[in-house]
Amino acid sequence: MTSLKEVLGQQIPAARTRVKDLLKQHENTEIENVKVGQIFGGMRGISCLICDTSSVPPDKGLIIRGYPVAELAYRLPEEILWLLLTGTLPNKDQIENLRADLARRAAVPDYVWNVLDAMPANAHPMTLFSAGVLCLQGESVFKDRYEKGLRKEDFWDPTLEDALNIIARVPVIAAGIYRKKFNKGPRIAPDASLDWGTNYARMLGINDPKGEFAKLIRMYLVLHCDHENGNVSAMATYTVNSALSDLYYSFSAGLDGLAGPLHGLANQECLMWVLNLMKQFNGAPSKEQVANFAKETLAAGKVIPGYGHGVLRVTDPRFTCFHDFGQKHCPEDPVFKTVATVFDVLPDILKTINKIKDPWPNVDAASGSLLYHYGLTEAVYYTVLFGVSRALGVCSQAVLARALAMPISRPKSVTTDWIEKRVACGISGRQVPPAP
Ligand code: NMX
Ligand code: MLT
Repeated sequence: MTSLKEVLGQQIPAARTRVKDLLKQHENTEIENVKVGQIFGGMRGISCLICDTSSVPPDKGLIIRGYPVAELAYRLPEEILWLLLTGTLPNKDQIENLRADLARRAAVPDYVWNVLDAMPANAHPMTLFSAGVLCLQGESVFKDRYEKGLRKEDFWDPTLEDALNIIARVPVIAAGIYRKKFNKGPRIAPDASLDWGTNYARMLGINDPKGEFAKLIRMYLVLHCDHENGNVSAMATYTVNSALSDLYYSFSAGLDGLAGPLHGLANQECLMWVLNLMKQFNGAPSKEQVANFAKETLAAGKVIPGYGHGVLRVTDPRFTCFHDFGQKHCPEDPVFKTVATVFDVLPDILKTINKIKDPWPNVDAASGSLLYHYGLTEAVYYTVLFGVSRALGVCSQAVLARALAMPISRPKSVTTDWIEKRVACGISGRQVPPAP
């Protein structure tokens, strides 16, 4: 079978049976206790979501369907999309089928450009990106078929259609935003003979005589594709989609979450922090200068972007892939060298601050220096690249969630009053009050 839809159609019945059997036997089996600190602490560490596309063990980092991400870094994003959805890597015919399918779906209607052209000059590229995706919502196949009457077991099929249409179009929208926002000249039309990542690199219009920039972009698109579904962009997409809002609404919401400085915007912030550091010391700084600059940032009560993580407790393997790429292709670039010096110095400083649980670099710490090296110097654009890649993961997650008929997300909340009473009962042995 060469078509993604056929392969999924064959797999889904078994996936449904698996969950049905699990629930039949274990619906009331307890697997987790919740602490007060977790309720007030961003739900950190509570296992309460299902995500089969990827997992993030704190001591290993991203694993996609059983493959450590470093083993996948130089594969095509199309291969990763297939892997995310089906759990296996595609063969040559399947890759070509998916590549050609995405190429056929890539046309972006003019009204999207008209909307983006009407946005104010100070609109952030992520605002333009989220708006560009949202204004396509009227094209949702899911919405259309749902309105006509769609059975629950068929929800996944039009969700896959929306997913593929969105994934096909986001590089075109994203590249158009880059060309417009930074006055790079007219948009460059997609080339239907190229793969998804190479096409995106080409549409950005960066001079790339050796093809190294395209190689970096393909790797970038693989490394950022998925990271379980508890991260802000994935959870936002998942939650909105659980209301059966179609994927255009859902992914646009996910992008809005990605635009926060504690999440995807950190790649922009990180490069800016590194450039400011270099400005202060007129070029690549010494270890001592990096240490002093970092301490000043911390003393000012700011976070150091690109370091720390909600789940990871080791150097992010995605950072290592970027770092290795830089060591190989541009070891003498002053911005990359500065990023490498920061990596040498910063973890030891962060380790001295007790409250910081993860002193290691995350995915955002090195990527900007490489983009900068190849001439993509506009840091405010970097999160858009992250968003293009993240479409692969969150759209795959939505297709699988609809295939398993996951219900609307609706956890219970409690009041501070109730928590005070509840903990008092624990101490006194009084009867636990019902949740509010
Ligand atoms: N620089 C300074 N302070 C930090 C850092 C850092 N890089 N990382 C954590 N802290 C602080 C954090 O602000 C918190 O302080 P307070 O209690 O005063 O509010 C304290 O350390 C405990 O935080 P953690 O439990 O270690 O981290 P948490 O899980 O709450 O947050 C991040 C995780 C990623 C939001 C946090 O590490 C951070 O803000 N990092 C810098 C921003 C960044 O790189 N974000 C990108 C993450 C990856 N991505 O792309 O999404
Ligand atoms: C991500 O890739 O989404 C980030 O590393 C953030 C996270 O996992 O929480």
